[in-house]
Formats: sequence, C-alpha cells, structure tokens
Amino acid sequence: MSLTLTRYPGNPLLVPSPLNAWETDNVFNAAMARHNGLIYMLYRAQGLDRISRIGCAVSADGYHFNRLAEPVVAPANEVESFGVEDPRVTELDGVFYMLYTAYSPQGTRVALARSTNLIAWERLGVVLPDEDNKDAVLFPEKIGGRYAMFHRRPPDIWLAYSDDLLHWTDHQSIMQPRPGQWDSVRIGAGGPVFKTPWGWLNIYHGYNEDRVYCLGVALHDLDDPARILKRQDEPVLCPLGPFEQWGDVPNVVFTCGGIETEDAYHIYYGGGDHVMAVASVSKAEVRAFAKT
Ligand code: BMA
Repeated sequence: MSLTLTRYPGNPLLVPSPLNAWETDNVFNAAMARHNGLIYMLYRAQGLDRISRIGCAVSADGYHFNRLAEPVVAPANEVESFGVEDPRVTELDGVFYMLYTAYSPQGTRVALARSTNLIAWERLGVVLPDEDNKDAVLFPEKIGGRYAMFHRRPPDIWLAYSDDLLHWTDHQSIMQPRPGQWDSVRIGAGGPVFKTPWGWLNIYHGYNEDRVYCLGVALHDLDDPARILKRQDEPVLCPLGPFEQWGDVPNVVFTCGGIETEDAYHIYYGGGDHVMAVASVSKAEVRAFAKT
C-alpha cells in the first residue's frame, strides 16, 4: 500500500481576510514551528497590491488559528521589492531560521532571517547570491558537523553544506524529476525534513506537463542525505476539491512546513495558492513505508 496524507475534515484552516489590505487575496505556503507550547503558522499572504508578505497565526491545537493584524515580514529592500515568499522555518539551537524567496526585478533569491520569538525577524541577507533559486530549507540538525540545506536549481532538488549558514558549498543535485510520472517537470523541497529511525522523511512537491502540483515522499540517509533510500512512485497528496483545484492558481498543493506530534506528521499546505490546509500521516504508516 502506498503512503498517503489524510486531509483534516475542517480544512481550510486559514482563508484570506477582507479586514487586512495585505491579505485580502491569498494566504498560503506557510512555514510551521512550535514555540512556548503553541503552534505558529508563518504564511505567505497577498492582498490588494499582490505583493507577498509573511503573516503569523498562532494555535493551541494546530487546527484553530488566530492571526496577527500586521505582517511579520514585509519587503524591506531592493531584492524583496516584489515580495517575500514561501518561508521555511527551522529551529537550530533555540533560534528560528527562516529561508524565504526574495523576489524582485533581479529574480528570485534565497534569503535568510532569524528570530527568537517568530515575530521579530532579523535579516541575514541573500545566502545563494547571483542565481535564481527557491524552495530552500534548512535541515533540523547539523550533518557531519555542518549545516545542511535543500535548495532548487531547476528542475532538481539540490543539497548544500555550510559552516555558518551564510556561505554554502558542496552543492550537488540529489533528486530529479521522473519522466512520465506526476513529478516529471520540476521538483522542490517542502518543509524541514523530519528525523525518523529510518532516515530523513522528505515531503516534497513536484509537477507535470499539466502543471498539477502534488506532494510526494522520499527517505534520505541520515548521515548522507544525498543517498535516497526510498522514493514512492505515487504522490501522497494531489489537488482535490474546489480550493485546491481552483483557488488563485488552479491545481496546486504546496507545502513549506509540518508539525510532528507523538504519533503523526501533520503537513500544512497551501491549496490553489489561496488558502491554508493540513493533511496528516501516522508514524505507523511511515514505518510501514520505510520497511517495505
Ligand atoms: C511556485 C511557487 C509557489 C507556488 C507554486 C504554484 O513556483 O511560486 O509559491 O505555490 O509555484 O503556483
């Protein structure tokens, strides 16, 4: 049996708000984090000016969210002039790091910011200079004494390493699209990988010639994530129902983060680049996937 994500019946969790000019149109592709016993959703929002900003919503149970009235990150310099997009947050040694897409007439750049409370963010700048890149995410711990990152040089997922989070080396393509399958054109990382006894659990996105964005699953070797131990043929989630198949951009499910609980992984995702939703998989199912 193949691994699949099961949607929360109460989806969507967060929808655009007519009350705030910056998020009237779309709220999607959120980073997720835990802090002080609460679950934080740092979501990409578009409003009347269609510029992407990052808003923050907080929840006690992971399903019911209250949002702040103002964005926590908004374009603040030349490389962000068209927007800040698709955040991915990883906690390292008690500090939250956000990789996000800084979008401007120069193109899309991978930029880094850090925070200790998920609200006030300090910019550390562009970390992959002089190249169009996106879908970057930090690993939740060092590997072989160095920080690790997935990023995307089209059409593949790449791996890179760093000693200081600012300078990245040893770039290598580690996962490619598969011709004829659902992820035939481009693939990119989702949220931070989860550590399991069987490897790093990577829920990634891909799309095909029809531009249908689905999510898939792979397991990577814990010591060398360039080694893919397993990659399922079938997707784990594909667009279904009005807000995923229609939305602002049709036929999109896209994730930038998830939350681990005692017995499950909860994958938060943008539906149709329009709303936020969640779908889950039990650890027992992941174990069965890893073992077969
Ligand atoms: C990608 C990114 C995502 C978006 C997806 C589908 O290129 O821009 O933010 O969700 O396209 O439109």
